[in-house]
Amino acid sequence: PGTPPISGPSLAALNTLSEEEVEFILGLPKAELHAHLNGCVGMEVLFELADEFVEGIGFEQSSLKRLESFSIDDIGEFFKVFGVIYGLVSTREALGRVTRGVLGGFLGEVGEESESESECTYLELRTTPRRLGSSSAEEYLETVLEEVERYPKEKAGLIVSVDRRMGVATENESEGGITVEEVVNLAIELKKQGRRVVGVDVCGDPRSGDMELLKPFMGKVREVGLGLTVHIAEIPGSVSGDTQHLLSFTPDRIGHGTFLSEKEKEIVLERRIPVEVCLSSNIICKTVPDLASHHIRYYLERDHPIVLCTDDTLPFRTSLTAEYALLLAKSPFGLGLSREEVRRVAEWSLEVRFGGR
Ligand code: 6MZ
Repeated sequence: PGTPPISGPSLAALNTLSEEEVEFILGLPKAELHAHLNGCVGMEVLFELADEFVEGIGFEQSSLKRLESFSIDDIGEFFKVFGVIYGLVSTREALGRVTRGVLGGFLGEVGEESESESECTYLELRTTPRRLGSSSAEEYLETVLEEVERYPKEKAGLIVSVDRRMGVATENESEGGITVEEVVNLAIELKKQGRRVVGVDVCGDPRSGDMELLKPFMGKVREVGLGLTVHIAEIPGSVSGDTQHLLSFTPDRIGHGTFLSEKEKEIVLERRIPVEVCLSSNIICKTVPDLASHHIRYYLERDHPIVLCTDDTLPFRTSLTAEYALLLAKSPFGLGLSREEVRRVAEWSLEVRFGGR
């Protein structure tokens, strides 16, 4: 229901598979652990919202059309996508609606989830709280949690994202913007109340922010037993010291890790930190030239846990099934892994989840 049309590298891989191979992928119990809510919204619901809002905010359908045929020259360009989406997902009602669609797209409708047809058997959806009109960051998370909690805990959990562009401490924030401190405190408070928050993420434009300043907050996250995952080394030569700071938070998982140095990769291997891998995302953002040179190979060769994820199904025109097709399809369309190897990847995804046990 919420799944956008697939195209690009993952569709090419999917098209080489037999029906039986697709069924094999669909039948594997697996978790999606790195999916950004607003990056996984279906086009249909965006068009519906645009129709409803057109008069109110003078929203241009043409900017939505551009979203459909979106091409990305570099990762910086990519973050502009969200301006259009945020313009439309701008009320609590709209947020609730898109969240329901995204959950349904990955898991199937509540109560009707079919193990052999849904994209995954467990979903850790992540999102960055925003102010919607006059509503607060807390109300944003409440709205999303209400939808997540319609599913049993064995099926769905929420990771609360901190954006690197946020101000850090609330007392220094004069414009009333949402801060890292506020988001982390909210995540902790909601967990204490028994709500379905399973972890915290650090995401956003990798060219921004000073990661050193985040350290005390991330320490608090770990103290209360929330999982911690960080987007790391997404671009070459990222802000100096950035990667070391992020590693010093001792994250439970890392996202991307495309440009980790040899030394940093050794730390990841030694501490056995699972790597969330988003193949189409990296290829489309051109941080990795092609599948053959993707760092997934480095970890697979070392039997190091990786989790295959979609990142943002809308701009990357993919689905979890199609990402798994990239593993199973033969070169040059895929990595040509054996079924046993693909099954192992699926098992890892369930082993390294933060919640749902
Ligand atoms: C870093 C990313 C991302 O939180 O509004 N986001 N951050 N790297 C990526 N991959 C290339 N893809 C998405 O979802 C959208 C937000 O997630 C982050 C960005 O901050 C984006 O604004 P939510 O639900």
